[in-house]
Amino acid sequence: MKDNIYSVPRAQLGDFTFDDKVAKVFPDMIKRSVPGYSNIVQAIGMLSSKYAKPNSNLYDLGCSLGACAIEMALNAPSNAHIYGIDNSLDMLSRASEIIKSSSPLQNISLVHGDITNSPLTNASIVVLNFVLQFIPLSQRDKLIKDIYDALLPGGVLVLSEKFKFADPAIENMLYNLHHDFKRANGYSELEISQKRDAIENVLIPESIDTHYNRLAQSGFNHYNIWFSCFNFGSIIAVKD
Ligand code: GEK
Repeated sequence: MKDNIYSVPRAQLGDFTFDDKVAKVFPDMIKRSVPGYSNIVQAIGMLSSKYAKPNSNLYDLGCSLGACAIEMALNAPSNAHIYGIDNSLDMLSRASEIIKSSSPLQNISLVHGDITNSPLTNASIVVLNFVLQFIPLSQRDKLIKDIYDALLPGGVLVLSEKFKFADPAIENMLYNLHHDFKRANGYSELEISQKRDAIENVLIPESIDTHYNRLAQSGFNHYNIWFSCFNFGSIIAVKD
């Protein structure tokens, strides 16, 4: 279904939430809004075929409709277990319908919970695909540390985010290019500006250096950007 949530003027915008209206149009919304989303999801499948360990757990934290969980399930050893965790029941009920319609995916469990206090163990892959940006700043350090502690040696974290940039000229250029990307994907000026206003208190981007510092402080010795497009990108971090 096509995302036209912000296509008519709204007197009261309110903060953006992951409700039933968003769940219904989510695949269209995220592909037309996040540059590189489909490439990143596909690459998570490729990473899973290489780095998912037998009898380990794979986590899709903030799984929405389970796109990454499904890619992981299709590519991981059949005795690995995939957990998709999200705090939106609307997202999870749609994810459950999608996963039920894909018969070879019995090794996915969907969990309704807050990823900042969900137990994680025995993990070979953890995915935070455009999710840390929605977590309160004060809770981000602990979440990354919990992920580090849960990963097995050689385990991989995929951290995809919207970034901000210290250089105002670059920040401005990439921000505007992102809006050009949305226009090219059919969003109107009204849709772009209403979505921006609704999401600005909810999605708090950080710089790539802030992410690198947090990863280092959590214990990771190896991390780097592996994909980027405009002000969006993905970092991979590997535990020794
Ligand atoms: C994808 N990863 O398709 N606990 C659990 N879930 C949360 C929390 C929280 N504290 N905060 C936000 N979420 C997906 C896309 S969307 C990104 C992720 C976007 C969930 C929220 O309910 C939503 O489903 C998801 O994180 C963010 O690869 O819409 O830009």
